[in-house]
Amino acid sequence: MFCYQCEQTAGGKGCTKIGVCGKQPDVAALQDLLVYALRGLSQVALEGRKKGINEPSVNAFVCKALFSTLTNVNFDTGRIAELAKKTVALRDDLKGKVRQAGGKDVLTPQATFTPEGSIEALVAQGEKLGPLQAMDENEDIRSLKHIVLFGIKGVAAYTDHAGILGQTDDDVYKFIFEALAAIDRTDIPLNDWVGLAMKTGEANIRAMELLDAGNTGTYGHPVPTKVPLGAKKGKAILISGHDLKDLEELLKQTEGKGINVYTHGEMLPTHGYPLLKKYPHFYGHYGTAWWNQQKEFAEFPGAILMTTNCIMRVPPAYKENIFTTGLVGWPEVPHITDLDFSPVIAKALSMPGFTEDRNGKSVMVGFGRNAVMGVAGTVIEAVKKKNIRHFFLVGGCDGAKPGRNYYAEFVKKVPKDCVVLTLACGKFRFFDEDLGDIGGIPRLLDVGQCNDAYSAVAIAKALAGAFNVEVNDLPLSMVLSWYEQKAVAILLSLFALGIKNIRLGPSLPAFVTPAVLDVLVKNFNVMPVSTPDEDLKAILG
Ligand code: SF4
Ligand code: SF3
Repeated sequence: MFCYQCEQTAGGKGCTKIGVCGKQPDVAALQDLLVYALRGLSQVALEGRKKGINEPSVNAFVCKALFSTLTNVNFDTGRIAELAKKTVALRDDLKGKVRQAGGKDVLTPQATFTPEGSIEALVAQGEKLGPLQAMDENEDIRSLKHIVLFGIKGVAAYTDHAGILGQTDDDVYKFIFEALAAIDRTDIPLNDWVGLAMKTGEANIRAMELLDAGNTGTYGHPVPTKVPLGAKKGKAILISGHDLKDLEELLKQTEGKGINVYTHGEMLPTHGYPLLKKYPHFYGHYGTAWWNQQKEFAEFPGAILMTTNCIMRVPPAYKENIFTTGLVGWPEVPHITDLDFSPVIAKALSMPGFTEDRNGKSVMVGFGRNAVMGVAGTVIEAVKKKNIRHFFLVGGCDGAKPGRNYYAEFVKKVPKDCVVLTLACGKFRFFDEDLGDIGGIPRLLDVGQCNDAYSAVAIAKALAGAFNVEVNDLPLSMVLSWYEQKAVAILLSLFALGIKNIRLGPSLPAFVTPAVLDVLVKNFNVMPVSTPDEDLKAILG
């Protein structure tokens, strides 16, 4: 196997024996085969579009299939093999339609291969056909192809979430097909690949915008909300991931059953949504970073539901209590389809739950664009009066590496006259710090999930408008952490918006060559994080 799509890749180079994430070589080969098949399907879909054939079910499927190959999403060989076979079935069905409409027959290897029958044979096929790392002689083009592929995986994830809430845009689907089909082309020069990477960032802005419309349109705009980190006596369900629809359904189905629902990981910000927080049994938040889940889940006295990334190897300690839904998969863990959470509820009712109230700290969430802009006047006044000197956006994904202590240390060292905005799961390094406030404005503002980078950009644009400057000229610095492919998509979005001077860590992606990095440095002055003291000094002078 060879995989280097995430930040924790082995030795900073690539996982070759087994994934640091727990991905086995068979899963890696099947995921490679799935991506190969999706490239073929995309080529056919583009041919179909030339003849006016556009199948909504294919569009949605491609996003779900790609989402399944993201880090820490699906480790189930059976499900990935099924997705690869379905991709080919859809491809061949579409081919027939394209032919009938007088379109060209796509004869590339990706569009003509036949998948093997058994999982073992599919794995062998994936090992031969799948890997992308050998496909381009020019290492910089290869690097850019990977940047686009990993970015598109992030776009597909957000597009899938948005689609679940009824928000779609055909331009995004079309671009996903174009990007996937481009991977097998050899006639695209280096500069155009840079352009494709920027377009991936643009497509991701649209995907995050659709998801923002889906989330806020369905559940209202988040409002500042206090979330307890303790526990309430009673039966319990823990829900992790990013999918608000799953959470809503779980809340509806647990109503009146004496079960309290707790969030984990990226579900934390959902406590701020008016139409979710109205449920009295939607109690609080449990646990910290995703990579602490093996210890924390083992101690949770109720059922656990994983709706999206990040799932880790499931040890025996809680194997009987955990369920997956959506695109998440772990071998032998029961998978819920069609939003029917009755097995999760039955499991929670059979478990002890919390036998007494547990006091704990609390955190504030709900500082999305609507809430922050609602107090824009106070914020602008505070900046003008020099009560607020600088804003920092400290956001992104978390991971287990010790180098990530940088972010917690950084936030603690930010001077008292500065405000920290945060989003995504990297915040669990510092989310329960009490940073106080500046004239009633909290110094730590949780903007939301990773996709709420859309909201953070809207806040930055509004501030820039109020001060009549460009975003790059605001007293705002971005100190970002990346881990998986959604973060790649968000970084490309920030570049596409022309945002400069981003500090990125804890290490730079293994799939970026020195020459490609050079392009990013020259155009966007992106730089690696150093130490909190040095970076704060460089930013604040
Ligand atoms: Fe390695 Fe990351 Fe790929 Fe997992 S997802 S195999 S940790 S590079
Ligand atoms: Fe985290 Fe896994 Fe990326 Fe939504 S949940 S940000 S790492």
